[in-house]
This record gives sequence, C-alpha cells and structure tokens, in this order.
Amino acid sequence: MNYEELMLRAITKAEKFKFTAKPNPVVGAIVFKDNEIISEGYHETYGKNHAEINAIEKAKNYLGKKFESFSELSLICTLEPCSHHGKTGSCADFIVDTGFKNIIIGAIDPNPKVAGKGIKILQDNNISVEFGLFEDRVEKQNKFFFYKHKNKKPYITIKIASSLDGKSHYNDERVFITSQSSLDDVQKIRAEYDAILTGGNTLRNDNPKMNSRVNFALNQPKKILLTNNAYSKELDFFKNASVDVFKINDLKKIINSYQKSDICSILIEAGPKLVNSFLKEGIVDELIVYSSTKKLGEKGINWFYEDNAIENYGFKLESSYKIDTDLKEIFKK
Ligand code: AOF
Ligand code: ZN
Repeated sequence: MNYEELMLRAITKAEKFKFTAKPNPVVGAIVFKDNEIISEGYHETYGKNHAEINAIEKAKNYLGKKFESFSELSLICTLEPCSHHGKTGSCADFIVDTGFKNIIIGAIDPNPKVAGKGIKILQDNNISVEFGLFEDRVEKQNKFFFYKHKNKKPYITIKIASSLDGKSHYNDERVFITSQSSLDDVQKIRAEYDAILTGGNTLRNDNPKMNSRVNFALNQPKKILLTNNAYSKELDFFKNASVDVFKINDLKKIINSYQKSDICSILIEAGPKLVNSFLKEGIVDELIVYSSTKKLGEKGINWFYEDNAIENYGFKLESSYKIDTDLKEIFKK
C-alpha cells in the first residue's frame, strides 16, 4: 500500500466516529512498515485517546514480533499530531518518545493551540515529516472544525419549517407544519451540530426537547437558550442537558463567545423574531427551509416581513429536495 492508499483508508475509517468524536475532529492514524499495516487507531470518543495514541499502543503488541524498533516504522496521521496537553497528552511528544522517524500528515491542525507546533516538535526531533496529503479531504470531512478556526466563530445554520403561505405558527397553539419524514430529517441534522440554540418564546410555546432522536450513538448537542424573560427549569429542554443561557442583546457577541470553546457549529431553531434578528446580523452561514403544502391562513405568523427576504439577506439556493410532499431547500451565502 502506498501513502495515498493508506491516507484514504485512515480518512474513510475515521468517518465512522463522526458523531462520538464531535465537537472534536475525526482523526485516523496508521502505523506501517513497508507494505504492511502494523496497527491503526482512531479518535473514537470526545475526551478520550487521540488517534495516534490508539494506533501506537496497539503497535506495541507487535514489538519484537513484526518489528524490532519503532524507528523502522512510519506513521500516517490524517491531522497534524497535537502539540498541546489537553484532555490527553501531546501526540507529537508521544510520537517522538516512541521513536518514529517518518510521519505523513494530511492537514495541518487549524486549532491555534496546535497549528504547526505539532509538526515543529516532530521536525525538531529529526523526524522526516511530509504534510498536505489529501488535506482537502480532511478539511471537508471536518468542515465545521476548520470553519470555526478559520473564521473565529462557529458555523451557524438556521432551520425553519414554513407553510405554503410562508407562515411559522399560530400565536396560541403548537402546530406541526411539515410531514413526519421532514421531522425525522431534522433529527439527523441536529445530530451533526455541536449545539442547538432556541429562544424563550419557542421554549414557552412549544416545550421542545431539542435533542437529536436518532438510532445511532452520538454526543448530544449542547443547548443554548436566549431569553429576556422567566422560564421554568422543569421544561423538557433542560432534561439531561447542559444549557447556556443568555439575555438577548448583542447576538454577534453571544456567537463570538464560543470562539474559545469546543463548539464549532450551532443550529438555530427559533421563531420568526429571533431568526430575523440573526439574519440581520449577517452571521448566519446556512439556512434550511422545510416547506409544506399546508396553509396556515390569516391567523398564521409570517416568517419574513418582505418578499424575497431570503435573497435580500444575501442567500442563494444551493440545493432542494422533495421529502414526501414537503420541499427541503438549502440556502448558503
Ligand atoms: C490529534 N489527534 O486524534 C485529535 C486531535 O481536548 P483534547 O485534548 O482531546 O484536544 C482536542 C484538540 O486536539 C482538537 O481541537 C484538535 O485540535 C486536536 N485533535 N489531535 O493529535 C487526534 N482528535
Ligand atoms: Zn493529539
């Protein structure tokens, strides 16, 4: 197997841990000698061992059997080995101590705690380092993680469900506008995000759970509540969840406050007032609209206050699909 094949294998197999590694990136590492894979490791769970550590610990079982010294081996890492001591030790230091002499890296870690420092540790210790192999794939695979560090803010998506006549809800009752299939689709979208944000009105009117109900293991998104009014902590939203609560004032400031946290992506599911406030601020990256064929009529509350509002906020339609009789449209800037 050549470097390209090994890197693609590590990238592909790392994907399996997308929902349990988040908000960390998925990372894969392969220890090999000439044409033989000795071991592989993945960052399987947030807060637990990094990929390189898992791969190297497994390789140790073959010392004296498949190889005599780690200096005979090479290591493929989809992401630059970390230099920092976070929840676990520094992978770069661990690689040096183990005795590797040849490392091939996919992408440089955009996290300012690492960003090139991992490579420097390896090179300063006379390890041959090649980097940039399939970096575009590694970046695409960890799109929220790279976005957050490049833009110094989490990726923000707003999801709305609209009636055919552009309405959101009635003032006095909870209505489900879209079909069960669209509601199921939302559960999968929630699973992708690191946090879900809603407003006090939605919380009081709908008593939403705002978790991701899917049939696979995942780290549930953190929850963020924006409200200026009183609320009951007994509501479903607060059950088994860590919730950050903010008063609604400077939305940009609230979003930017996540720059230093692990949160790389936030899904906003709120009512028209808060949604329009976020859109006005220009800090939203993506808008997902589920539209049904149902009308809410005169009594319904409008999502937007003008025609072509989505375009006027600077969004362009990127893709659209039918889900049963609903339409799902994805808009991006
Ligand atoms: C690696 N190998 O497998 C991963 C890395 O909180 P911690 O200690 O787990 O550190 C998380 C950061 O480490 C994360 O933001 C990213 O910069 C890097 N992830 N690095 O060497 C891995 N998952
Ligand atoms: Zn690490």
